[in-house]
Amino acid sequence: MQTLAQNLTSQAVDASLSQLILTLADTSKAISQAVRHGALAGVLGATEQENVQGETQKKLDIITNEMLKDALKADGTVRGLASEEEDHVVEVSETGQYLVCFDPLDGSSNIDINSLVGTIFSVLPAPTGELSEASFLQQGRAQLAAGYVLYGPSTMLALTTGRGVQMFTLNPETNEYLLTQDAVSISKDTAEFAINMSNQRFWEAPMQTYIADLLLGKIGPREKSFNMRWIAAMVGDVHRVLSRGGLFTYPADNKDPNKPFKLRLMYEANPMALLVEQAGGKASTGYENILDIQPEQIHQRVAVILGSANEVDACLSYHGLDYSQEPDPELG
Ligand code: AFP
Repeated sequence: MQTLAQNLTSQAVDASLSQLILTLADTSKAISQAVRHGALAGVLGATEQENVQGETQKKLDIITNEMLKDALKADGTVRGLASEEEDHVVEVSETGQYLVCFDPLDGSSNIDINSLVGTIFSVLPAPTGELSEASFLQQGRAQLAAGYVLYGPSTMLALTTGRGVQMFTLNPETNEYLLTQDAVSISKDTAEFAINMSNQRFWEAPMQTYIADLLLGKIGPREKSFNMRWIAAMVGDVHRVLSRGGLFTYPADNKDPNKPFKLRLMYEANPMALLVEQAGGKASTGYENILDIQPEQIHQRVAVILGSANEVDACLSYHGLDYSQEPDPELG
């Protein structure tokens, strides 16, 4: 089995990008250790602090954020970074080629119940000139690499550098990531969806009707039964979609009119959308492809509908968009 470093070489990934990916992977090994020790390392529980999102920070949110910041500052290839846990972008060096956006511990509300959590990262090219928040506001299609680490029964790294999606599993004996899937492919159809049903009364009408039709099963317009899952950690739900297909959505809702969306574009939706598209799936807000969004703010939030291509199309048809007739790219 190839190690991560061997796979990056065999994929002819640029040497400096490979170095950055290996730095992120090495840091995830240390995060995995901290997560696995849980209460024994005194890393559970919340702090008195709130992040820019207005969320109470867990101890591990802060610990993992510092671990990633320290590693990226020492890497030498990074110009700047943006984190869910940082109010503003952070300048790292004047010469680095890359910008890194990350959610150091996605699903941190799962930490204290020993459920799935992960790290999500997105690598963008660093533009020339002064670094500011505007330097980061690039469309998702500009990403040079994207991935996540899922701290589950096994620690797994999902990665794309634009050459499809590869999955690596951390060998606990050698502490090496080994290639366990070299060409992840999402099934076009599915009978499984993931959504937080408790928000149902707050969704827009198209999503209410779409989900209601899924729940009608064989007697409804879909004429088949669907299963539902909800992990409350995007990394876990997206990993399931990459592993066995499915539709994951966190749609717009009017529960808090000041915050109609939940998931963050730069370090949740964009990296996950690139992974899903590279694995043959689709990722939309319900009205536009996520990777085409022109970001306006580093912590901006968006609606997300992603997964099996035909099921995303079905959901979009309820939103008045009929992608099923999309011109075949092969025909030019
Ligand atoms: P936390 O990191 O605050 O736990 O949020 C995780 C998340 O951003 C995303 O990973 C989940 O899909 C979503 O929130 C879960 O949201 P609900 O708690 O509303 O189900």
